Amino acid sequence: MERSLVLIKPDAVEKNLIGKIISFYENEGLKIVELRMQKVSEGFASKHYAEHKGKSFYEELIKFITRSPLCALVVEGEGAIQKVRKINGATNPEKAEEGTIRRLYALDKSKNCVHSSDSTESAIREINLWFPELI
Ligand code: FUP
Repeated sequence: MERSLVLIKPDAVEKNLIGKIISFYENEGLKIVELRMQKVSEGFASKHYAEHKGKSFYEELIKFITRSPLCALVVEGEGAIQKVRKINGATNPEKAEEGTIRRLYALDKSKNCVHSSDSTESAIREINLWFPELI
């Protein structure tokens, strides 16, 4: 069964949105198979966001993702990667579809409540990074 790595980011945790956000995935028939709260270090964050190193928003992104605890999840189900992407909505909440998590709750394209893997390869890489005990 397909798996995706989801992060409920610091902005959403600070606003007490963990339960609401998890409900979106469960309501679409996806299973939460791993879940952990973690305040990430800069070093760890730089591994997760390695592909964005050097971009204009990188420093701000690392500062944001490390500012307070986040909730890391592994979500499982048929087509989980694309299903979760659709539930989350576009990176920029102004462009996200009605009813998506980002449209409803995100402030802007950097403080956008959730992360999810964007391909099979990134799901494997990210699940191995966040939940190495599963290997
Ligand atoms: P997504 O896959 O939708 O999470 O988005 P990207 O992989 O394109 O971007 C990863 C993260 O970088 C986003 F969640 C937030 C941050 N970002 C910015 O802060 N500014 C930008 O212009 C683009 C992305």
